[in-house]
Amino acid sequence: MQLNKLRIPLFVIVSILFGLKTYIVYRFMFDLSIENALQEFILFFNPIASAYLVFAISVWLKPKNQMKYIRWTAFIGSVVLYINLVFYRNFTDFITIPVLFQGNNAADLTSSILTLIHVEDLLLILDVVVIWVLSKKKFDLSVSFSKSGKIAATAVTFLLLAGNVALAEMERPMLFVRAFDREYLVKNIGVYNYHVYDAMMQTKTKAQRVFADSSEISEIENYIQENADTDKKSELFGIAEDKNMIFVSIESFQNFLLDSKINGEETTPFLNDLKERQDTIWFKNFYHQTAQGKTSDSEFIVENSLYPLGRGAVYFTNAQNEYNALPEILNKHGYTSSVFHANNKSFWNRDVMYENVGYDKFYGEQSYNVTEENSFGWGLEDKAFFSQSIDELKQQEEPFYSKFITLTHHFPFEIPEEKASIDKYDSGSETLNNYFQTARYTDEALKQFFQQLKESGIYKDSIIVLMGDHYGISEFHNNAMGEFLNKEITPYEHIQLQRVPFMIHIPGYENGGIREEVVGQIDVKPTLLSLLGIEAENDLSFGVDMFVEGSKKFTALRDGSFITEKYVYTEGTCYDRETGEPLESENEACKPTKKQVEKELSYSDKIIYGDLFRFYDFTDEK
Ligand code: GP9
Ligand code: MN
Repeated sequence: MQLNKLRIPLFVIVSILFGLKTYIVYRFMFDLSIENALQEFILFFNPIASAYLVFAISVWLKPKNQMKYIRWTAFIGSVVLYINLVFYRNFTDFITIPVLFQGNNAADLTSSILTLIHVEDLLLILDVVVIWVLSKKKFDLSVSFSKSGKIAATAVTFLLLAGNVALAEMERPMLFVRAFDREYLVKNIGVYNYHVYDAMMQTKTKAQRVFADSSEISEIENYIQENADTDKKSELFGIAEDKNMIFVSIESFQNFLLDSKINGEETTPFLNDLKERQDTIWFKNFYHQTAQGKTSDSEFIVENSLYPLGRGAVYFTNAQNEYNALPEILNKHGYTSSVFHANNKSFWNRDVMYENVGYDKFYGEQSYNVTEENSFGWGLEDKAFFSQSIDELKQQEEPFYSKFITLTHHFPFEIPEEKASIDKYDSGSETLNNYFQTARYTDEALKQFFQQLKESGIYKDSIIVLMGDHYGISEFHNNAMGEFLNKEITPYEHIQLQRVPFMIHIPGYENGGIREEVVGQIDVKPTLLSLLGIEAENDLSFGVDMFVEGSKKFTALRDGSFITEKYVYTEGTCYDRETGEPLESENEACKPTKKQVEKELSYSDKIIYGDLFRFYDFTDEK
């Protein structure tokens, strides 16, 4: 037998066969988007590397056991792959451990199982049959390496693994820390390593939860009560009672875009006009407070009035926690709630988190008609997104709370020339140069959305809240930013650049205007509840109603920086908020707040890591 003469060890043949099979399944049976040659290469490389990782373990076993190990591993590996494929066909997502225990998912799957199994799936078993045959004694493809041979075979495992991780890190920096999207993880490290990663995340989260105890929540409750002006109600309490609330999260939108001009053209004519109107209240000192979870962090803060985590995205790490989120509270008060966002439903684990926090409906990518003509950048363009959403919005039972998340104005802010209506900026940063064109596009999309809301009759019974989710221009572009703003981007300026739009538009209202208070995303939940006339007395939140005068002591960012009425504190320095001058001698001024900020951030972390809300009764009258 030829093979026998060559004596290629079975674990090598199997790694190639099984790896290739997995690649073919990734490439042609899953619907993974491949955007460039590097991604294509990683997709090809990672299944072979992970197959080798598992099959090379066999060199440490006795020849007879090697065959058994290889056979059964190939079989089980194929089953895992196949279950993921069937699950993916139904949910466009990969299995996570918590999802396995979600009854409704399993039920969904069994009801549609026949439509999820295809004839070509038989191909998945082909390599297993070949491997099964080759593992027979007569081919004698087992190895009995010396100790150094075994070590060498194992060393190759680590080389391949390191190569895979390095390529993945190149393709998607901080992939593991940001725990981006399951699709990204699978594309970069493969479905098997992804499961290992998922299991590790799960263990860590579970351990922190296990060691938490109920006394911790009482301490936090006391802290919140001591620091809140719970009795005070704002003048605007109930102004939007029974109205629909339309919340628009505007991608990567920073305040410096407002009133900016490129070659004499306003970047955001619609928002510029809106923020000055009497039916709009604009908080010009509103800060985003997001960390690595970006958009999902902004959603988390708004929904829960808790801080995001310093590492990773809560939407991934603690999606199964007990929360008392905005949609849940609104649902209890007769609202229907929905989210419109034309991206893959599993991005940021939204499908799981949204269900947990009580959204009734999530319109993801599949609810939209996405064509080549109506999409660029990250997907469906904002104008088409709003146009296509209107019909569904009309179907919502009133009163409703609907969140829209835009997508076009996302890094790298590229737009086809014919769709851009202003010039690019001209600086050393391509990112900043592009930033204005997509911002203008989104400004136009918002204008069109307002128009469509009016035409559909929804407008008059609604209030519309616009909020920037997080920064779009990172510190990396400080030189170009400095040029644009005509000032040096000091740490103080960097903090000031974290201001994003926050506008509350109330049709028919006449007392609007510009508000100077220093506020942040953490204050959105109590503010919106108050506008809707809902008293969530037992809610535990770190935010305040923005309209209750004097209630806000500080706005803390996730890295411990903070802004008060008088000071901006960051990187160990206290600055005068008005002048931006560092207060060397007066550094003491920031100290008490610094302590409180640290305490508050750690309390928020404790709630999340310990899943402490499971010990708290939000419904009880206290
Ligand atoms: C993806 C969109 C962008 O669905 O919300 O996410 P980001 O990269 O900004 O966090
Ligand atoms: Mn975003």
